[in-house]
Amino acid sequence: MAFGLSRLRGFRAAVLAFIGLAIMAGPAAAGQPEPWQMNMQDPASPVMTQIYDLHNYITIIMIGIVLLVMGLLGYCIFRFNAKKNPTPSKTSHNTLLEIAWTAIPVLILVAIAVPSFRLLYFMDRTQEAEMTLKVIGHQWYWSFEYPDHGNVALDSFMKYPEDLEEGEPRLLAVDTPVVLPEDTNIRIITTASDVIHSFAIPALGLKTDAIPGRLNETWVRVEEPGMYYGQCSELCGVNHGFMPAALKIVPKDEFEAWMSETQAAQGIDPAQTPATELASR
Ligand SMILES: [Cu+2]
Repeated sequence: MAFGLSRLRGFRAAVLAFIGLAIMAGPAAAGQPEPWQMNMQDPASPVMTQIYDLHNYITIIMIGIVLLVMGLLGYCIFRFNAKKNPTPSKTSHNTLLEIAWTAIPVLILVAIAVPSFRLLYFMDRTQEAEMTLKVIGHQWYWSFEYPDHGNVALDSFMKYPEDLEEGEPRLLAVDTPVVLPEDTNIRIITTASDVIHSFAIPALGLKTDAIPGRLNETWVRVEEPGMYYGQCSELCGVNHGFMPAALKIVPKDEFEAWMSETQAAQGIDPAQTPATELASR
């Protein structure tokens, strides 16, 4: 008995310690995972903000259902066990109850489905894209193209641990991050050159398959400049775990400066677009 009690106390202490750690851990940093993170990364785009809200909303509904079912189960176990209730009721139908336990779950599902579909369509594509980024998955790195800026192109490889600079996360930092302007609706087109990859940046709510011979579309708008990290999220071969994506979000003027520099370095005429290039051919 004494052994049982002390084990119970140990379990209770462990639960309290876990809850304490969860509270101390607080909200996670934006842009990358952190040790003892207890929830999703801080949302940094309108899509991720809404995903986060929907997640919290469904979690609350779920907690309500769990408490109700546990309560009913506990009540039945204590109130209607063989000792307390030796002659059980023979009731087998209750029309009102049966209608209620059919209709209420349907209403709960509708209450989840409506905001869920609204969010799916919101995520699907942006109404007014201000620029386009093309993302191409390769075994095992990402490359990026800016079709609105004369097809500037970048290859982005994971940095090896020995090349990391101060503060750069292991297995997430890349040699050439893709640079994008803040406060801009960016259309993202994904595809792949070999097998299926998936372009995913958790803090921005991005996760879109990159499929050879096919273009998928998604979009992003980032309000806060900074580094945002993600990883390929489709098992794509032996180095699948080593093809991170890093997005560097900078103020608009800084983006323009970076873009002219990169265009000059790649010998690209800034006026050239896919349309003008096609016309010149
Ligand atoms: Cu991949």
